[in-house]
Amino acid sequence: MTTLPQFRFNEQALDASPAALGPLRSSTDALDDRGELHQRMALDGYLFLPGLLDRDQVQAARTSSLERLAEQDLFLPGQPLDEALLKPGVHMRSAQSVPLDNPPLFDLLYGSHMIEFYESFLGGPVRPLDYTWFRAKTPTQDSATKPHCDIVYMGRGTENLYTSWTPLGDIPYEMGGLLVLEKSHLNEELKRTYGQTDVDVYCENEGDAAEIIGRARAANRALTREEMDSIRWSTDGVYSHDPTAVRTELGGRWLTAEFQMSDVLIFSMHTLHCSHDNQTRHLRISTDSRYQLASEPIDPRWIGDDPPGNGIHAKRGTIC
Ligand SMILES: O=C(O)CCC(=O)C(=O)O
Repeated sequence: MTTLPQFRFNEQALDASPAALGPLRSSTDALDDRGELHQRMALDGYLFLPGLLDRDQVQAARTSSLERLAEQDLFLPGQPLDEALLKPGVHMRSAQSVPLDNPPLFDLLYGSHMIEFYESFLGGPVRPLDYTWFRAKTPTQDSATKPHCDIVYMGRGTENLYTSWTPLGDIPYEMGGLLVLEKSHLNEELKRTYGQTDVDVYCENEGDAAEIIGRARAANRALTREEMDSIRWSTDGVYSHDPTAVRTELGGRWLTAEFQMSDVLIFSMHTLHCSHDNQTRHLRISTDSRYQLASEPIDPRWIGDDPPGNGIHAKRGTIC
């Protein structure tokens, strides 16, 4: 990394000194060496695979996704769709309707290149989770994703589960992108504490939590914001709201790259990550999708035609 723009996280400057920020190591050279890929995943907690996907296929998925987003009236009229040039004032972090009934995106994420990679890496038939997270990041306050590990969201199946973060467009530094905290997956204390939490677990012996959940479940409805706030949860999901404080506490650098269409960043359930601000007027789009061996236990929240996700039926009580 030579000349870097000022990285920001929710409008706060991030330290871009070499001690604080570094490049992701590419593992394209090891694609044919499963043993080496496993060693790198064990050592680094991620595999950065520039060019793993077919660029034309990514372009097709980008176009079909932008077409769906354009229906939401986000973009400046009269501009090429591919520019994804935002109208002033649009605020967005995700767009979960975009992956639904979107064959080019489905083919990209669950078709040959990605699945062949995972079959080789995991050594057997692969089962992706059925839920696709679609990120759509505008240059507005509170759009960047806060530091977290995926285990707290999808830890009810095997831990031998991996996230693919797939940019649907070229992402220069100014547009933000994913940051991985170096060696965070090896932090045993983090794994024993935050890593044991589950975003859908609540303290059933505190206040009216059990009654509130019971009522909502009986009515088959989501919790209201007020109900959510009145319950003590195992975690709110994020590890911290401040990537600088996280680095000071846990050590390591934030690692990133200027991502290109066709790159994939794969990481483990215990790898701490976040994203940084999109500082352009163009929408940044990407997906996160997840893969495991078909033979291993799977988190029921994320499978099926209409996965229940973090809905009312996923909530579990515990004695705190
Ligand atoms: O794209 C982002 O901002 C966050 C992605 C993420 O958190 C993930 O892939 O687990």
